[in-house]
Amino acid sequence: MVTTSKKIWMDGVFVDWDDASVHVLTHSLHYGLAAFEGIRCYEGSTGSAIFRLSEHVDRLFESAHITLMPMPFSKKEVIDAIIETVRVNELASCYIRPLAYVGVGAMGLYPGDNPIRLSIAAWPWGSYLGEEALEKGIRAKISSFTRHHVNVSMTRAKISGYYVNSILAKWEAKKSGYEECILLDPDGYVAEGTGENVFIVSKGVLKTTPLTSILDGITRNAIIQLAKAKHIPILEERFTRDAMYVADEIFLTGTAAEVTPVRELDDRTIGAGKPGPITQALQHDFFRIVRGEDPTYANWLTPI
Ligand code: PPE
Repeated sequence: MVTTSKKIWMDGVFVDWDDASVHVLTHSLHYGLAAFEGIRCYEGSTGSAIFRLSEHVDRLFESAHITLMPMPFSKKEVIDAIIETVRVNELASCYIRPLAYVGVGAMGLYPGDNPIRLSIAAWPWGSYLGEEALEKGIRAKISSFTRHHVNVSMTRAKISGYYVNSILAKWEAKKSGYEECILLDPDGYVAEGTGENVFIVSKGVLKTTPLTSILDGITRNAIIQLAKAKHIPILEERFTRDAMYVADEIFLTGTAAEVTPVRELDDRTIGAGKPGPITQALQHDFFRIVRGEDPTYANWLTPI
């Protein structure tokens, strides 16, 4: 169950959590066209701060642009509303979920003049894949589902409907006894997790999938920058599932999943079966940054 908070921002006003409802003929509910973001606010030694807020808002606007949804608010208004949502809910750390969706109007596949509505919710959300996941790593499988083809779903956009594919894949993985799965792209190369990007370490080189059929993850981008700063060689190139089996380390990145090591894939132990040194070093750097302990990356944080 989601941990509730007090207020949800809807189209410019705060409403009580329990009253944040929409009409059942809301277009997005029927056809899945809605753009969303997942953002985290962390409590640090000097207070709370939102991680890479402007990048998330930029991506929300890009998602809306790609899918022809005219945003009813400016970027500045959305940024201010997100900060205000965290403040009014008095949350020291939380997950923030802006959602731009197509409201009531025409039904059918030409939403033409339907209003675009925007909501922003924030609630406490702990570790995404379980308490031990961050520390010990998870068991994952390769999904029987394929990730989106570039000309079926434009994955630069973070669109609600795309997540039916993720839900089915996640369901299969959980029912098979795994914590998460990794989906391959239509050509058979590794794409991403249901809600995470994928990294592997092979012989000291960090690799992540190129931006074709995956979401342009903001955590992925942060990890690439941190690896460069640490002089860890990093390549954005395609790799196969067997390259993952023989990798020394695997980890997943995402706002919800943060930096989660993978200790086993398809029942093959990865490396030593525990988080490897590069994963641990990058995870350590990541958590220092989000908690405001590394002044080099202070510009990634928006204080509350
Ligand atoms: N790929 C997918 C498919 C994805 O959904 C996410 C985020 C990422 C990669 C990583 O992106 P970023 O958060 O910018 O590093 N998934 C969001 C939704 C998870 C959910 O269960 O809901 C998230 O992590 O917030």
